Amino acid sequence: MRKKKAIIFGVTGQDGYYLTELLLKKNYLVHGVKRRSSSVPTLRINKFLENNNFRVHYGDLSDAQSVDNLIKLIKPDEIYNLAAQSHVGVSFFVPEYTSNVNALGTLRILESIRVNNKKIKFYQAGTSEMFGKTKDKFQSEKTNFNPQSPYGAAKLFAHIVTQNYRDAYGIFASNGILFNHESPIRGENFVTKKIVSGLCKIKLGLQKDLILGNLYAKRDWGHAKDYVEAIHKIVNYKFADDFVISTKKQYTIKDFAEKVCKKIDLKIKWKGKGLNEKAFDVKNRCIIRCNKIYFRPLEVDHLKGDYKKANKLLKWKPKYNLDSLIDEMITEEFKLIKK
Ligand code: NAP
Ligand code: G4F
Repeated sequence: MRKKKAIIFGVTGQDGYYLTELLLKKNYLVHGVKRRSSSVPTLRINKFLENNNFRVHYGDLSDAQSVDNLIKLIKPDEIYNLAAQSHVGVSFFVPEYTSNVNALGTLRILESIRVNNKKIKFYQAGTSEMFGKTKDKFQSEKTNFNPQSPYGAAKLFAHIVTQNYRDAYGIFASNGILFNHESPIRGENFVTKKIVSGLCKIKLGLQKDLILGNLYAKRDWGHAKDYVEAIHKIVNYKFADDFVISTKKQYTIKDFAEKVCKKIDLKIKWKGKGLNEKAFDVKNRCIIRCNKIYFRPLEVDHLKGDYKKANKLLKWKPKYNLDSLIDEMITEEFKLIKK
């Protein structure tokens, strides 16, 4: 039987790694797209380079011709758009660039699909950041969008234009609305990885302290490995549609840090309030403190997703919970430090 061909834009990222692993297991021919500037993150995909079913191509979502050339050359069955300037805080500093890649980049892929082959199935990596400031206790596919950052706004454009191409041209174009998902290979400047990495190094005496921003934002954190399974199910569902993928649980950044401390046996005591809130160890050394440079001009205070639709139609539910996710992140972090 002919192998299915998939293009992954954003193959060097966290989700690109886990999705490549999953699709290769499912006997796909995987074509990953990386940028000229992808260097350190490329390490993530090094383990696939000798696999005959894996190819890497240069391309960039800010370059329409490169996107179109790849789609013409590879003739894929499925396209996964995981590529993005994915840091919310950074999007306030580079809003135009973020919009070019995250919003127009998606449009560039869709236009190429429309012109070259409307049968190609398309997945758009949407985000809970599109809900932004919301009063809904749980966010679902029915919740109104109200993004609070250039990142969220650009992703909302991509979400809507994906629906437009589905409705206007009959393209199988689906949106995932994924809540935060993490793993041992999460980018260093996202809060979970920063906390695990910082506290493990503090535990080993390799770092003095950990400096964070807002400790009271609430997030719904899952494991990337679970979430790429959902992504594949979305693309292989009988209809193109939009799906929330989440865990239905919510914790603050402070809860996350406390859990990590407990698991690595780092006893802490919090003192102070606001920007002066600090955590001290048993020797009264300050090991966690806050700095306003890590606060954003606008914050998304709380996110908690209801994945009922994905559970019912895709038969998907998360296998990891926050404890098993943190356990794996800690174990891998200590291995990495020892290396
Ligand atoms: P990530 O680790 O930051 O990976 C982003 C990927 O996009 C990297 O491979 C990066 O390549 C690539 N990229 C950036 N700019 C590009 C451009 N101009 N052209 C082509 N590729 C470009 O993000 P992730 O956590 O895997 O997330 C995957 C996708 O899901 C992103 O679109 C993100 O916005 C979205 N999302 C993530 C979460 C989450 O919690 N992880 C939740 C909801 C939605 P380089 O290696 O060259 O930088
Ligand atoms: O880990 P974060 O940077 O993730 P954020 O902003 O929620 O975005 C992630 O999840 C989205 C899905 O909801 C994705 F679409 C997006 O691509 C990305 O993967 O920050 C989480 C929270 C924020 O409230 C932030 O203000 O942690 C707070 N925070 C506190 N101290 C910090 C820090 N965030 C970062 N990055 N660094 C800190 O020192």
